[in-house]
Amino acid sequence: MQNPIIVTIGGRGHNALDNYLASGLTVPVFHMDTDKERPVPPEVQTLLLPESAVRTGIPDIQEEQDAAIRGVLQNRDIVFIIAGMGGNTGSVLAPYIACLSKENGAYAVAFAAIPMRFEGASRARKAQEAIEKMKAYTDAISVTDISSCLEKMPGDRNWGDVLNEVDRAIFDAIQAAAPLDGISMLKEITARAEKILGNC
Ligand SMILES: Nc1nc2c(ncn2[C@@H]2O[C@H](COP(=O)(O)OP(=O)(O)OP(=O)(O)O)[C@@H](O)[C@H]2O)c(=O)[nH]1
Ligand SMILES: [Mg+2]
Repeated sequence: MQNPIIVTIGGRGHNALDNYLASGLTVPVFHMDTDKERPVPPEVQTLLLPESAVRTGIPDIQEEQDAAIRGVLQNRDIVFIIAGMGGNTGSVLAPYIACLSKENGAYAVAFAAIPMRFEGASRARKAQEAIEKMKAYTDAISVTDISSCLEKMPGDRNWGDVLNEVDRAIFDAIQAAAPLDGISMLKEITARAEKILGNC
């Protein structure tokens, strides 16, 4: 692949962004959020949207901001999307980014976290709907269930430890897959995503 990008979205995306910055990965990153309260380091290309852009479940994005998103995705041949499903921002923007990526003829690969069990049924349902939407637009999707990871991983880990480990596995997968072409890239990502899930 010649021109990959990682798009991190919302609260889950922000956690992944922190781990990305610590990882030394050279694939460029673009962060999108609606949360004004969470600062992003100035060197990270970021788009802050108003909450109204994701409130109804359908993206409602001003023309200028939409043009900025399309500009970032232009000429990419692979787009890696990292987001949590079940809230508003990730559930709405992750499928939108995947859809735009496919429109551009890029591969879209998503790493989607689903809510932890204690977060309740309605959030889980909303997450599932978003995952189904994503499936229509992605070439590969890895769904991470942190509750299940927490139960199955050995040792005395808290959910923050698990998330950090999942992020490390995601960035290793991206590092390994990004230089490959087409089908080999998807095979590598799928194998590594299965390995991530195999631990969970
Ligand atoms: N905040 C956060 N959520 C995570 C993380 N990993 C998994 N999740 C799950 O992701 C789901 C969505 O949460 P967020 O990413 O915070 O939501 P958001 O996309 O920012 O959406 P809104 O804030 O509702 O607009 C939650 O239900 C969490 O269980 C993580 O590292 N941080
Ligand atoms: Mg949020």
